[in-house]
Order: sequence, then structure tokens, then C-alpha cells
Amino acid sequence: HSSEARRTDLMTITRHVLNEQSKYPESRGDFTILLNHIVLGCKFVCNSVSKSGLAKLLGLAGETNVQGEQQKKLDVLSNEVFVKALVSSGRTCILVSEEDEEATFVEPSKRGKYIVVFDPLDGSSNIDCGVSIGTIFGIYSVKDMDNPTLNDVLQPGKDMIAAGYCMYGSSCTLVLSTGNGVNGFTLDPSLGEFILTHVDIKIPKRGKIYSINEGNAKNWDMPTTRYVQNCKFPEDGSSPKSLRYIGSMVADVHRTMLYGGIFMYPADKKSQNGKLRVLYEVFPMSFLMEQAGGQAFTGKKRALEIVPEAIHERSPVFLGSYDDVEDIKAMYAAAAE
Ligand code: P6P
Repeated sequence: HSSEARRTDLMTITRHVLNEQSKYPESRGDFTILLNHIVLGCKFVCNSVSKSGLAKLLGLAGETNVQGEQQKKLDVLSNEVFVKALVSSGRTCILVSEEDEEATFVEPSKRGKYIVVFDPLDGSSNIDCGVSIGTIFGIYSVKDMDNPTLNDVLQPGKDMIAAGYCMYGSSCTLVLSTGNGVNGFTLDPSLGEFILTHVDIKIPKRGKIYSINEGNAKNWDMPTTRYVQNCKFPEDGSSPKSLRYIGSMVADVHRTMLYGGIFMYPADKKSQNGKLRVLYEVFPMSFLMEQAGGQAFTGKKRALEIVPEAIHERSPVFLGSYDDVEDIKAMYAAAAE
């Protein structure tokens, strides 16, 4: 491809997914339509987040407007936009959102064959200080579209057909896998299109960064304590790893995906199952990591093997470069002996 050809051969996310879809001749484009509605939600949130600094001035989300009306918080607003976009796509039958206590069962007239689990604005506590935040989503197929039940949602992450996140940072980047590797798309605001910018992302086999909230060190179990100690004082005399922890999962995972290393949110004495949610944080990020050549572990098993029993269930998670996760798996195996 000459640079000229590249410039004019705009590979938008829609074209990319259509190319993928052409591998399934019997496909009627339902997934492409679903994805376009997820992309619409991401564009809305990107636009709102970029203005959030002006919220006070403009009386936008989370502030009181000039009429003195309390505006909805950005995470509540984002959730409403995603729910409405997904229902109106006519391609979904069950929605699970971090913001909604109960699952949403789409009315029969608008029902489709997909289930979407999502966190519309993960890390939203970081908005006011300008730290990158994001949307995380996973997609399952329903067993019987005429009779969707909660059991269709409580499936292991390995049965997801697609997963992705959209990071709202210095640029708006959507990272997606439909089961054939991972690709990254960057929003070109002048076009309003997500353009393919990161082709077939593969995470480095090993990294030099570990990412964990060291403030919880007092409560860690022995294997995590030993692993982190070894990051700082390597027993084999190699150089210590760097610590990078943003405290926004999408930002920490995106850095891990591109630079390598390991991201950890372990269980601790305070929370036996860690903090992160299985369906719409652990599963999508674990799916992406495996598709990029990395892996994800819960301290006991492969993260994608979890069978959730409740839609807001939590799990510890260690994910990232294949070899780095192998090292902590060895620590947990040694402790289990
Ligand atoms: P802690 C943000 O609130 C979040 O849900 C994730 O985005 C992030 O990885 C984690 O919590 C940070 O948690 O306990 O380290 O502040």
C-alpha cells in the first residue's frame, strides 16, 4: 500500500466488520448492525466526555444547568444512550449493564439474537481529574431468541462471540475482537468514523511493567505478595519491573495490551472475589488478551472458564503478557501444593 493509497483507502470499523462478516455467507449482517449501534454509543460518550471539563460552564451532565436543574451524571447518561441504541438496533434480546441492578429483557417486537453485557463508563470516578476512562462490552448469542432467559447471560466468557472496549483519552480508541484476533480503531472526529489504526494487535510475550494497587498490599494473599516482591527484587538478578497503575481499567489494560506486562486486581482479605465484575470487566478484557496472544487467570483457573451465578458477580483477575501470567500461575500452584 502506498501512503497515498492508505490515505484514500479508509478502512472504517464498519468496512472491517463487513469484511469479517463476508467469511460467514449465511450471515444477514445482524452483527454489523449491532456493532454500528455500539459504535454510535461510543461516539456519543466520546463527545460528552471531551466536553465534561466544560460541564459546569455548559450545565452538562453531572452539573446544575442554568435553570438550576441537576443534570444526570455522565455514567447514567451514557448508560441510557447505550441501552436506547442497543434496543433500537433490533438485534438484542438481553442487556446487562453495570448501571442497572437487573438485566433488561428487550420487548419481543424489537428482539434480536444477541446479548450485550457492558459497563458504559468504567472508571467514571476519574472524569473530574481528566484521567482516561472507557466503555467495556461483551457479546453472546442467545440460545432461543423466542425464549431468552437469564441463563443465556450466565455463560462462561469463552462462549462470547465478541468483546471490546472504547477508551476516551487523548484520542478515542476502540479495540475489538470478533474471535479472529484484535484490531484497534481511532475516531477521526472530522469524519465521525473509527479508522483502523492498530492492525492485528499482539501483546508482547513478556513485559517490563506490573500494574496493581499497591495500597492493598496489606490485604494480599501470599502468592500475589511473593509475585509483586519478585517484580521489585527479582530473584534471578534481572532488572526490576516498573509499576504503572492508572486506576482506570480500560487505560491500564490498553497500556498492557500495547506495551506488555501484567495487570492485577487480586482477591484480598476485604473482598474475597476482588473488585472487578466478571461479565463486563473480567470477561471482555480476558477475551481480548487471549485473542492478542496473552492470557487471563483468576488465581484458581483460566478467567474465561468462570461460570457466573449472578450478573454483577466479581472475580480476582491477573491478565496480560503470556509469560508474566505464567509466572504468577506458578506462585498460586506452589501455594496450592
Ligand atoms: P482501585 C474504577 O473504579 C474500577 O472499576 C476500574 O476501572 C479500576 O481498574 C478499578 O476500579 C480501580 O480500583 O481499588 O484500585 O481504586
